[in-house]
Amino acid sequence: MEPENTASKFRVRSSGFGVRSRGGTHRTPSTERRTLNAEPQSSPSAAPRVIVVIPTYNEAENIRALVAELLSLAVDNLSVLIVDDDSPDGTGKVAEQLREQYGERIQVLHRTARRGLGRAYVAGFQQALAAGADYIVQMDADFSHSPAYIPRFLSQMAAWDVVVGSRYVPGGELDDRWSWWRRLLSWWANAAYSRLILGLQVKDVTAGFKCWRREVLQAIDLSAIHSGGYVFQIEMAYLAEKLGFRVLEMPIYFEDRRIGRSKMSVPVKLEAAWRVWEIRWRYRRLSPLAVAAPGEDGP
Ligand SMILES: Nc1nc2c(ncn2[C@@H]2O[C@H](COP(=O)(O)OP(=O)(O)OP(=O)(O)O)[C@@H](O)[C@H]2O)c(=O)[nH]1
Ligand SMILES: [Mg+2]
Repeated sequence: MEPENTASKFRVRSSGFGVRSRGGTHRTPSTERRTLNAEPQSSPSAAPRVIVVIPTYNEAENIRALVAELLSLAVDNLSVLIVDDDSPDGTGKVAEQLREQYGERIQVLHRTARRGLGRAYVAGFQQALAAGADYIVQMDADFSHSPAYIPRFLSQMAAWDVVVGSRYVPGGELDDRWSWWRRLLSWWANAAYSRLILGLQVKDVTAGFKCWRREVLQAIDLSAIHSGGYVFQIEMAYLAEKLGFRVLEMPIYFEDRRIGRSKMSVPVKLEAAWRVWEIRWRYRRLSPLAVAAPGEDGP
């Protein structure tokens, strides 16, 4: 872990840390609670800097419309970082055209080969932090995650460290077209398997639509994240909870991808299944950060 630059931003409280879902707040009474100063890192007068990180692999047909929707949101100081793994369908070229069209509101990180969603996010988060983002949103490129939720997520960031767009809290929903079998598999992967093994309180463990406060990503040692594929989402959810950050789940309607093909494959699912155990073992000694700034008490 690298708690760099975090000490002065944390306050330790004795009221227990909680993972709140819309259905209520779960607390761990004897554990210290970590809260972060709400002030963004950009200058006090400026709106917080929001960077939306989107990993892409063969999303040429989606990315243009998605970027247009994102940039038309009523959110000041929002920009988009596309992390493309040299997509054969030319997504990288479309991303470059978007950069020319929209200027500095679009950044593009071109990677030379397909190395999985997790690696793309690590590189994207690192670049977003280096660019001074106060809040980092992560989302898929295929419209499963509606940009319309982003202002709602951001409205909660003064009080929470991570907001999760959740399919599994009251009000959250899966696409009507999902078969009962697909629903069952998703429920099993989330509610049963991963949550039980890792003892997580968050209900949508594999959620890929999240908003992070920059200090959370700084507290997590991103360079040590091993997950290549989708298990990245589980690893990050686990680290945020284990470190004692305040996680809010907000319900979303999860729509099936509109255009293009899923990159979910059997090897990716198998990686997730075994890596859940590896995550549990690897972080077994990790405990909530307890870095109190001298002379500070709770808010
Ligand atoms: N850069 C990069 N992006 C990836 C990679 N694999 C997947 N993605 C992107 O990650 C996001 C999620 O991938 P999807 O194929 O939609 O997977 P999913 O949403 O879990 O599965 P579906 O529900 O079937 O769509 C999309 O924006 C993909 O383009 C990868 O190896 N590299
Ligand atoms: Mg998808």
